[in-house]
Amino acid sequence: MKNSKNMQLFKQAQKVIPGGVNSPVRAFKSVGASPIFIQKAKGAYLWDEDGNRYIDYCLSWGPLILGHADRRVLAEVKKNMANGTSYGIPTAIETQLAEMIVAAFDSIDKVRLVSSGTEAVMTAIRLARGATGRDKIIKFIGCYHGHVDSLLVSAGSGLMTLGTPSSPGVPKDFAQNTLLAPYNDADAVERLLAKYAGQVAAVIVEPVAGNMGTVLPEPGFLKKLRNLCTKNKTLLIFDEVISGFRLCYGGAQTVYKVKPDLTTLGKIIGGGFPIGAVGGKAAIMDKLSPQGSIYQAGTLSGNPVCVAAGIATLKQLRALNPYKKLGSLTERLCGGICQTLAAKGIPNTINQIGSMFTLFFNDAAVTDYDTAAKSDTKRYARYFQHMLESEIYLPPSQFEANFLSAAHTEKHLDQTLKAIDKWKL
Ligand code: KE4
Repeated sequence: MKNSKNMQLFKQAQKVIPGGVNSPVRAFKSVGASPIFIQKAKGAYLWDEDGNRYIDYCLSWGPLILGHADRRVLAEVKKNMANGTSYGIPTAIETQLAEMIVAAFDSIDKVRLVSSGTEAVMTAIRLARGATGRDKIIKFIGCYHGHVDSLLVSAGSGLMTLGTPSSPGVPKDFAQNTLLAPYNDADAVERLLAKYAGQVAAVIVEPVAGNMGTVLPEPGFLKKLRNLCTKNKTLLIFDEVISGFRLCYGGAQTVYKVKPDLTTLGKIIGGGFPIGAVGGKAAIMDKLSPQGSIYQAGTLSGNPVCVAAGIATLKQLRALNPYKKLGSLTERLCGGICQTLAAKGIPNTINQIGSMFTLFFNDAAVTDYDTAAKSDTKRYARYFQHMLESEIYLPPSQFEANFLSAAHTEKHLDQTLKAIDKWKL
């Protein structure tokens, strides 16, 4: 694999961009490699600036469920761009995307579109605090909800990857309103709600966690959170930025049959363009300005080009309904990975649901941050580098989720399993 252009571009980038990247986890720091720079992508493939082609299991961290540069999405984007790119004035297609999201989620009557998952979560937190008049938020250790100040405490994703679970620069009084519980530990939440009775505005959870690697909710966990929140008049927020339209058309809340009070979305609903959304019952959502007094705003909120990409993506998902096929392909891949590594005597455990999964180099079940953190990250780094050399692009972190798209086929899986079989540890 040639790497000279990538190395030169990384050197150049580091002169003018902190760490040479616009999002930390892209820097390949935890996998001991120099990042590749992408020239183009199509379907399941990426090409870097040195002309190397890769099968992509990161898919821009989740959005590209149809695969890269889907021709139907591009056609809609081109058509809309020809009419202009942004107005800062309402457009009919923003209503169309909102209607599609409302139709997909029973728990959602109204939606506010924003420009990132972080903005969606920030808005949901402010909405919950404003609606309840309470300040405290309960989050789960290892869950990541974007770089919202008050939630950068014991967070996953890039923070876990870089071993800095909390970030400097967050004022102490922000963090003191953030209460922590281990993922899958509803009893810990019950104790916090009792200790801080009447003070907790919301419990926010990734209903299927993707940011300590993929970690599934244990039976009854989400239902118990629902009951505890109802009893304490605390709002339940499902952060479905990853799981929304990924696990099925109605996200994790449809799979697990638990209705949150607020849902945050992102990634897939933008089809690869910058987007986020917060949705919920009208009684709560109508407290957002200008209907209510809880403020949220954004120059490019509901941008028509991003919205057109999102509508095209959701239309394809509704028409193709690829979820069953995505799930069985992913199950086949995970089964093959497990067998291949077991035959090499390599301890491994895979958490998988639908078309998202994580291979942990860990001989125990991974059910929360503590068990995930026991994974062998050095072995993951060696695995990542071997797969990159074998033209397979994986998330550059043990603590992220892998994804398949509708463009992945058995051929891609066969190539991937062959590469793992050739791994000399
Ligand atoms: P963005 O602001 O990155 O669009 O969304 C933040 C966010 C919110 N909630 C969940 C559950 C998320 O996973 C994310 C962002 N995901 C990470 C990857 N795990 C983005 C990748 C990155 O930070 O570069």
